Order: sequence, then structure tokens, then C-alpha cells
Amino acid sequence: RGEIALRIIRTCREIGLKTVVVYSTADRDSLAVRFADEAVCIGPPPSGQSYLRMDRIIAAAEVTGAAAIHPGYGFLSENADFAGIVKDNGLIWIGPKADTIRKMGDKSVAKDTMRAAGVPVVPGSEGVVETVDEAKRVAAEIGYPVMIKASAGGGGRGMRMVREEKELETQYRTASNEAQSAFGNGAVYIEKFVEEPRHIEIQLMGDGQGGVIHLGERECSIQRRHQKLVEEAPSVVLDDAKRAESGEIALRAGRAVDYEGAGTVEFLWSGGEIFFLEMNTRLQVEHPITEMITGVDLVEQQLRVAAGEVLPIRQEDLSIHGHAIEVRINAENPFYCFLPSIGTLSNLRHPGGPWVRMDSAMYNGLEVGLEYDPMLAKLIVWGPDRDRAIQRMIRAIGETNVGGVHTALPAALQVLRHEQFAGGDIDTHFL
Ligand code: MV4
Repeated sequence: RGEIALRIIRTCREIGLKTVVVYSTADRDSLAVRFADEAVCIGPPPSGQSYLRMDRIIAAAEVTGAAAIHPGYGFLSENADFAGIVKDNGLIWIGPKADTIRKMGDKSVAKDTMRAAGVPVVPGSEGVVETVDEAKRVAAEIGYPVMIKASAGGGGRGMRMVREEKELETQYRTASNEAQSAFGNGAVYIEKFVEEPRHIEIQLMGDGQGGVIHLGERECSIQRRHQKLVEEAPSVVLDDAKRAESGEIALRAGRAVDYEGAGTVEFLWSGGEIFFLEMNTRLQVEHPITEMITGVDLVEQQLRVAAGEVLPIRQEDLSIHGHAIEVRINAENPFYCFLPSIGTLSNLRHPGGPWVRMDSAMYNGLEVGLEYDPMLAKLIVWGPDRDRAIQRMIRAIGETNVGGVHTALPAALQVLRHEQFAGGDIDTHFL
């Protein structure tokens, strides 16, 4: 909501586009409402009655004469039906084609598509696994432990690890039943369990006219329960040759679906190899670190390709400069299981100084409740190398104050000061 709306509004302002923000009554005093050219209230705080109401969003576009809709991230940003409805109403959808969103939303179809395009995938079933017997056959072939994943899941939802054959039947049925009740689709697929992987993702931009470029990788292994806390770019595990090779693989993934707009290909990294996991068909929370090391405004590029321009940047024009780190400022209590923390923001101090960026929805008096995601802001720094970026982030966190709620900043600080992190020796279990 607030943070990404403001991010989009800022670029629009810079390039001469007018903006209309839609908001729920909980956000009537938000910075996005203040900084947009116009604002339309679309309902009460529960997102089912506001931010997820496609009809009201379309109506807001109609009454204000908007030409295009940027969905941000979360909510309807990866909803293929909404992308289609936006187009059917004569509006521009700032994102990939509805078909691409639908295809990549089914994780089993996405994996099959990528395997066919020559993108390395984790060994496992081709397509979904229909019966316990088939599950046992596949698992025996690839070897235990295995992962059972919901086709309709993603982002860590609907996954189960199975260590040995005697657990398989129960786990298979449980996974399928859970997927049926959570997503209305019980289809599952199986793959080899990758131990202590890193999460590496590669940023893509496509123009849907044959042009696709990659903007390097982001290392996102510092997460907890699939919620990222600290992200950095580039990753310490890729040298220039590996980066070029991985980038080429991501391009193959993008070209396979004639990708249009900003997207991210997620990989697991293990034993010096990358394996496709999922493709995210939206602008991601952590996009600023890519902006900092490439100098490319990703929102501007999204707007240009949505307007029908071909990508103005060629792959050979791009280079990676220095190192960037992002820390998410979530209203959570890191001293108490990262439980969401509620309160009224006070005594805010935003950090400053060279190469420090704060993408923030925070203001004194903001009431942080439980109705939305706890992410309030992102602190991003750039440095000429990784060590300096880490020191700069520690310095910037030191300047930051958020009163009224707990934030996860102390946990981020502990990560940044950890000698294992300093050595770049991290995986998805680190946090
Ligand atoms: C895996 C895996 C190990 N083996 N798949 C979690 C998010 C979702 N996109 C896929 N995830 C995983 N898939 C296989 N075959 C481990 C994870 C995983 C993970 C991946 C990325 C970042 C953090 C993670 C934390 C736990 C598990």
C-alpha cells in the first residue's frame, strides 16, 4: 500500500504523469494520499472490502479518467483475472499479460514451461503427481528427502518435506488436502529437497516485443518464515562468469513467456548451481537494491513498456556498480517471535547522508494495526563494496528511530554485525 504507492507516485511525478491513488479509510491520512494528484476512497479497512475490490478500483479509474493501473505488489498484483478485467475496461495494465500471470501462478505449469525452455529445474516430477503410487515412484527415482509442493502455492505456502518412504503416503495426502482447502486446488508436484540452499533471484524487464534484459541478481537468503528481512545485490556467490551464465538462464525464462514488464525469476542456489523455483510476475519489494547497483529506475521502465515503448536499454549497456543492501522495517517484535506489533508511530527519525535511501510510508501519528502487512518502510544503502555497504547500513540504522511500535531493526542489526554474514556465509536457515 503506502510505501509502494509512494514509490510509484514519485517516478510518475518526475516523468510528468499524473496519479490517482485508491485507498481504504484506514489510509486516508497516508503519504500516498497526500502526494498523489488525486485520491479515491474505495472502502473500509478490511482488504476484502477495499484493496481487493476490482469493481471499485475500475470505477475509480473510470471516474478520474485514468489511463493505466499500476498494481504495486501484494493484493491484486498477481491476479490474472484482474489484469484481464483492467484490459477489458480499456485501461492499460502495468504488468505482464494476463496469460503469463496465470501460467506462472500455477507453479507446476511454470516449472514445466521452464524445463522445456532449457532452464535448469530441481529434479522431480514432470507435471503434477496424481496418486500415492506415482508419488512413491518419483520419490524413489530422485531419492529422499523430497519436497511435496502445491501447484497453486508458492512463496513457501503449501510445502512439505518428506524424509523417507514410510512418511510419503500421509504427507502426500495431507499436502493435497491442505492445498485443496487453502487454494481450492489439491494438485501437488514433487521435487528433490535441496539442503541449505541460498535464495537468489534475477530481475527481468521485458517489452513484450521481443526485448528482454536482466538486471543482475539479488541475494535474499536472510528470511524468516518466507518473509525476507535483509536483501543484498550482487550476491557474493556469483563471479562475473557465473553472473553472465545465470543471467542468460533468466533471459531464457523471460523469453519463454515473451515477458512484458518487470518480473523476477527465483532460484535456489546449491553446490554452485542454480535451479528455477518460481517466477514472480510483479515488481518486488526489494527492487530498490537492483536500482542502486544498475542506475535503472524500474518503475520508469515499467511505465514505458506499458505505454508501448520498446526497452530503451540494451543488455550490453548495463553494468553492476558497487553493492546495495535493503533492510525491511516491519512492525514486529523480534524479541517475541516476530509477532506483529501495533501502536501509533511517534518520534520518527529517518536516516540521511550519502547513498542512503528510505522508501517509507511512516509518519508521526500513523496508527499501525493488524489489518495489513507489517512492513512500514525499507531502508536501502549503497556502497562501493560490500563491507562499506554493511558499515553504511549499520550507521543508517543507528540514525533511525521508530517510536510507538516494535520493529525488526534490532534483528537486522544483529545480522549485519554477525561475522558469518560479514563473510558472506549464509543460507536460508541463517536467520
Ligand atoms: C525448496 C527448498 C528446498 N528444496 N524446494 C521456499 C519458498 C518457495 N519459493 C520455495 N521454497 C523452498 N523450496 C526444494 N526442492 C527450500 C525452500 C525454502 C526456501 C527457499 C527460498 C528462501 C527461503 C526458504 C526457506 C525455507 C525453504
